[in-house]
Amino acid sequence: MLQLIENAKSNPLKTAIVEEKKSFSYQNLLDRSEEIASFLLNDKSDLEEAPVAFMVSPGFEYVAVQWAIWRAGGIAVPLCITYPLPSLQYVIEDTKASIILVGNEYVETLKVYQEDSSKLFSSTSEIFDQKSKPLPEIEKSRGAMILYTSGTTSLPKGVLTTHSNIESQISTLVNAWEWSSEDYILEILPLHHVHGIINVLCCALWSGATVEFLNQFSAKEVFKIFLQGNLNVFMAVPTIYFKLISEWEKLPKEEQQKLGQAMASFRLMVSGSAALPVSVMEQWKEISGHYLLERYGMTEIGMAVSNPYKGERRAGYIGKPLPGVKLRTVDEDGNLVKVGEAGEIQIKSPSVFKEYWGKPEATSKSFTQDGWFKTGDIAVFEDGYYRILGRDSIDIIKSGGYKISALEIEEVLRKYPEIKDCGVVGIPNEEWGELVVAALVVENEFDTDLLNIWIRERMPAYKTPRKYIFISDLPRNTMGKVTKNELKKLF
Ligand code: MCA
Ligand code: AMP
Repeated sequence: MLQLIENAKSNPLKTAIVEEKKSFSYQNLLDRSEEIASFLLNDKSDLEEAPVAFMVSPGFEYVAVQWAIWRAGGIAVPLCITYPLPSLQYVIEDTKASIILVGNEYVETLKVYQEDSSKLFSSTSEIFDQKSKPLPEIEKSRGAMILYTSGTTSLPKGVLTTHSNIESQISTLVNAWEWSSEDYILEILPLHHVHGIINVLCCALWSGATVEFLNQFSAKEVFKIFLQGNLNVFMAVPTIYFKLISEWEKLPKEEQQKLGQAMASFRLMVSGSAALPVSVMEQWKEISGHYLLERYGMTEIGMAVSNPYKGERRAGYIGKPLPGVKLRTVDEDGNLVKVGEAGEIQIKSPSVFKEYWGKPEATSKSFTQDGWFKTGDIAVFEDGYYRILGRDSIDIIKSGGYKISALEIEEVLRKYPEIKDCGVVGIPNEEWGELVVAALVVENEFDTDLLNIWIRERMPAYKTPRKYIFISDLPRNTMGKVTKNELKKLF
């Protein structure tokens, strides 16, 4: 029994989704997801954990497809709608998804799969008047979702979570942040990551609340929706709060006041996915009256640490472990560190993922022998709260809330004919957290505009370097390894 689906049945007429002024009830979601599930099953009685890749715009149809995959017994593999083809192909090939569902607007992008007889490829608009089929019983220990995350390897890894992991990730937050069916939240985050999928979408729908979708983030549009007065919960990454503050500063006094009044009726505003600068937290308090609730999580573990819903929200700190989460901080030898000392965060909880898809070695390397997941994040415990100090790997960059692997970008850049060598690093930036920048070793005259066009066809905008410098050689240590800290100084 999938709890999310059962909960929906208890309040069928309530509005679940608002999208471009159209409203959809929980019953609409149940009906549409059943129709799509019946289509997916075809002549089978259960998809038996087959990965189903889907590229659908945020909104009612996205949720219906996600629920349909779960109800038919498949594993949901959401594709990022702004990825260029090679990034999409990587996910489809890596999961070996044999079923691909797309919104009509993405048929053209993925047309290479249309003629592939080994795959079932369909536009969701072709799924209608489907005869209902009995849907299988789903054991919670079965795989539910694969999300791709960048790490210390050059290629992203698929993180497999089970239904039981997902239910634990959702119910932990629903309880800690006191979600209810009275809530109304805006969804502006991408729907191929935990923040948008679990914290916003699934928590809201689990609780019988309403989710309004805004397809493309724009500070102006977000404020317009704030002013309509329906929202009472908002969640975003620090970059979004930064952009909202910049927009607010441009507004006339009168509009600022109206917005202030609209925001006063919110019950909760959350920031996460990257460190929230204290300055952003303070400015946001000034304009909205709210202390942002900062929390810490990861694709592999869901949310693990949070400032309290009721109680002190401390700027610069991620808070305390959420109920059900066991957390320890250890030194390089795996020994527990003392209060006030820096150590790696390690986690045990029912929310922790099952495995990296098809990568047993990477999975076992990411856990200690006694089952603690090694996050790679370094933190210190001070006066009852944890504070993040950084990461153990310089090759992981956080920009706009996205986790980006420097090695992955280097690998792509090295394929460019005129680039002999390169080094990618993240440099601090107020708006984006970090900016991706690259040092290039080239032989001849070099046109970065041409490189930018080439690179955009191979990776999403948020991963592309924002600045290039040209050097004759990369700084290296005596072992010949590029010294990234030295490289950073060059920017
Ligand atoms: C986009 N641009 C950037 C970046 N991204 N520039 C510098 N650094 C970047 N990282 C540029 C684009 O190239 C473009 O410029 C311009 O900004 C607008 O691009 P667009 O894609 O439209 O950007 P946006 O819509 O303004 O995006 C900003 C954003 C977005 C809304 C903050 O980055 C975003 O949705 N971030 C959230 C990511 C997220 O959900 N992460 C959660 C994963 P030009 O036109 O010149 O090319 S972490 C997670 O799930 C864990 C579990 C957790 O803890 O939450
Ligand atoms: P992802 O793999 O995209 O799920 O990103 C997870 C990573 O985001 C974590 O390992 C942290 O490095 C970072 N992160 C998430 N929340 C916070 C936060 N509140 N403060 C600092 N870093 C964060």
